[in-house]
Amino acid sequence: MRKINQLLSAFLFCVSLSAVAQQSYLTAPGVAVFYPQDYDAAAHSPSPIFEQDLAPVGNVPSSWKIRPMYSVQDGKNVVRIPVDADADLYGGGEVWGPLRRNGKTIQFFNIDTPCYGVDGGSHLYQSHPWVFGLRKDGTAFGIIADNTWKSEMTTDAEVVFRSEGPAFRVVIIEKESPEALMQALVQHTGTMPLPPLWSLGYQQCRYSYHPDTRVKEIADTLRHYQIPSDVIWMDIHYMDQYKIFTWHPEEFSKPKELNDYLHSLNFKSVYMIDPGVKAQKGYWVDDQLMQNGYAVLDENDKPFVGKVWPGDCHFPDFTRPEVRSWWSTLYPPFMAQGVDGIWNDMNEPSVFGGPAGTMPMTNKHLGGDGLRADSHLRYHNVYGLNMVRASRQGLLLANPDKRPFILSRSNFLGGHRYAATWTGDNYSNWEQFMASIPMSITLGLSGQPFNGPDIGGFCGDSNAKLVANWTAVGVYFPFVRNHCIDGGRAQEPWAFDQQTLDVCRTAINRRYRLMPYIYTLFQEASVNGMPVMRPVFMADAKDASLRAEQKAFMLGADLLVLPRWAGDAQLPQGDWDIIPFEAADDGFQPYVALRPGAIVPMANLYQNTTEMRTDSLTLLVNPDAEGVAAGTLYEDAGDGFQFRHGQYAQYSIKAQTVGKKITVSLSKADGKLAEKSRTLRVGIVSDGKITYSPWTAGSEVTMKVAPDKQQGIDKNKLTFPQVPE
Ligand code: NBV
Repeated sequence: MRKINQLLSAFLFCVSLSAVAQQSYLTAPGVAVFYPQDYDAAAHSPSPIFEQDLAPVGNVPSSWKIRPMYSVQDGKNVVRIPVDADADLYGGGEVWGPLRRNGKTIQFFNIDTPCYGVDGGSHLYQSHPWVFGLRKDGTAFGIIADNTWKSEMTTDAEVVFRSEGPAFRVVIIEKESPEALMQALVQHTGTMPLPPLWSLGYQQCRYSYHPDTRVKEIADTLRHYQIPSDVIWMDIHYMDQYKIFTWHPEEFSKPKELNDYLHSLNFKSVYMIDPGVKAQKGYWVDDQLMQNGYAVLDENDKPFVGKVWPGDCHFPDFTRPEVRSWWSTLYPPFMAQGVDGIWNDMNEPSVFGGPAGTMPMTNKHLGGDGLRADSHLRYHNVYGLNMVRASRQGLLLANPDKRPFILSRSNFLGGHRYAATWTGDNYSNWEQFMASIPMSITLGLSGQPFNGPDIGGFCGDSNAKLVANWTAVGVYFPFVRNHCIDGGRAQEPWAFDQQTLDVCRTAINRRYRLMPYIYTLFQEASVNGMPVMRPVFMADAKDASLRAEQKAFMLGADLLVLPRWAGDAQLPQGDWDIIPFEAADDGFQPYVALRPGAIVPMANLYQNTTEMRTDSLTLLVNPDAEGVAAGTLYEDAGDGFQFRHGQYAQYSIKAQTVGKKITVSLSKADGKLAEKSRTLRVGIVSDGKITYSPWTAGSEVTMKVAPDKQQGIDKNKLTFPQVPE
């Protein structure tokens, strides 16, 4: 009885303090904004999440279902949002754990978490205060907490946000499908800018390749083994005493020559730049930072000093527009050495020995451009976002005619406008390999389409079986980079045995052959926010059995990837057909199935995207029950911004069956680029077989088509020889 009384009084206490939102409006059809009673705009705006501030276009109808309730509990601002009890919940950005997030609590407090070991993985390097909800009938809703302050989120029948900052507004989106929800999200947060084509290729990294001769050796070895690849990465050892924007005097004494060498082999180079600036008089970056007073301040208004790789460091205050502009000026001379892309690491920011591994929450940021001076507690989670915002400005300053490529470890909801991401320091084991699938899908569902894990795993020593399996599956992720820790066992494709090398090469070959389709997906993501890597439930939002599937996944809408250790995966109904790729089955390559009614364009094999040609295309076709199929192909220069002025070509690919013949045609639907003259080959994928037409010049192929049993994937006919360890 006493217990019941206690519960009752706790309940009444909550109710008495709860208040429905005071002000609300629609900012777009199906998108409502709710404000708390005591909303202090200066504590939250301008919001880093939205591309433009939200403006009212109408009233929230009285029938609107999901509404936030505001309260204060234990000194924290709490928002409770009751949602349909049987809805499946996703999102939250970079999260460790299952794809379906019902019943989960995560912290929004970006941290450096080696091997995801800190606080049981309940927070990682990024924060995305965003919930993606899917009802049983396939309708979808989204929730954005417009709040950067340190906070936490529970996703359950009641979505609850608890914040250490002032009360904040909440945006609720109601849409008819998951696709419409994603599109509504990016209508407000902006889309990922189209990345350069080379950044979609295979990338080789380790902490660190040094000296420069070792970098050249890696490039030579990739070409020697004919492993298609585009990028070699330089981790912190290229610097002089870990001072950013410098070169190690012995090990990287001729950076231009090194980069020229890489370029001569059609490689691009990406170099790491951390936010910590070595506190050292006479080091020009620190001198400028100090002389201008651009550093984050401690509670006594002195430049904050914290330890990172170079020892004592100062940290630029990226909330300030003038600091971002200054930071951007550091890039042109650096990039002029032939640097192609930038890797911003440690930007949570990570501070060795600092409270919670970062800087004190009492540190001060000065803001500007309408952003109020405020504590690190408010700006901590957007330190990384503001850093990559400044870095992007820098890359554009250096090369106004090139698409910037920046990879960032830390970020925040909306930060996909500035940088791609990887999931930080994972571990070289099967648990983390398997977990990388829901992690990457979740990032995509949270508005960050360009992401992926360290293939092979970062911490610990990897092994042949893991690298082979991880590469075989990893090539279907948006970002594909093999990377490992300093002192860890080498894990390049050739570092183990012939079988591992062959498996990796076959997998990477397949990615390169599928690149016309993959690039088209990135273009789609850059326009309408659809993730490149998608959950299987997107194949059929009404099929409840697919809602927790996290071993199989989709690459775009048309390809389903089924790893060779995922025999228990739930697959969509319908006549999905497995593509019999040309190489013999090695037992590692996942099954890749083509959606009924889809056409996927594939290039002939080549060794890097500079050499990619699409004048000979194979069109993989899986006709639906009516013998019809469709697909698209997007092409442009692969870099630069001329596509914004119409210099691209979007093709519509169509297949139609009349009697026993199918006709497949490729025709330009949009863009100013001239139609290419091509040679086409059609591959009809049906009942586990592929029937090719002869190579045919022109834009249309007609061939005989055999009857299709329309029976979908029969798992009994498949083999799953790989056993997770
Ligand atoms: O710069 C070194 C590493 C880097 O290789 C890794 O990818 C980052 O996540 N960095 C972290 C610093 C420390 C790692 C122990």
